[in-house]
Amino acid sequence: MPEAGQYPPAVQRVVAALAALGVEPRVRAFDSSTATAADAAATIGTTVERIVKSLVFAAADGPVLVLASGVNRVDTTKLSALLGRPARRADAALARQATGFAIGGVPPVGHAAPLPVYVDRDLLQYDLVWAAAGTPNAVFPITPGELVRVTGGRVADVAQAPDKVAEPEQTEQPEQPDKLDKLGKTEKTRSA
Ligand code: 5CA
Repeated sequence: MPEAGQYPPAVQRVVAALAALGVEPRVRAFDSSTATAADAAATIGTTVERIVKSLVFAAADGPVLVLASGVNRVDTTKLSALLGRPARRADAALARQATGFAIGGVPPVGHAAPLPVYVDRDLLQYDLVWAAAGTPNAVFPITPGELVRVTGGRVADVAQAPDKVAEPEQTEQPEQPDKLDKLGKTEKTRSA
């Protein structure tokens, strides 16, 4: 593992923030990707449940950060109810503006400006979880209790119910356009 000074500036900001919050920064940088929860779990050798997704949402009076277990989708209806105002997923530009980090490396601490944090209660069942450390190939382990403490986060039920997540997509076949397309081609062939 490189010395702290060898980390890219984005990781150094996270290391500094963790140290200032009294957490020993145990950053692990990899050659392979930790950009998504699945990537991170595979690269670290842990389970997706233990990966902390740092997701930015836009609400009327500013962005909020949701720290969600890698297996969960955030239910924006639940989040909006918690906030008392509608929230929607931030796009990549807003996520970067709000946190100072690019998607794939957004950490739970060290942001450009403080923003309210909500912590998925499902994360609390694990002894250790892994969060992004500023870049798409750096992570750090932390106990859920410490994660809540250092982020000043509010523990909440923000996950979509599994039955909703598993809901099958519309599987309707685009038969009509296909048939029309084939007919069109046939007609063209015939008229040629
Ligand atoms: N490094 C890992 C966890 S250690 C990580 O950052 N995971 S993450 O889930 O917090 O960040 C990736 C997430 O960014 C994905 O869930 C994906 O849904 C989201 N994402 C990717 N592209 C965009 C985009 N253009 N706008 C908004 N969200 C995006």
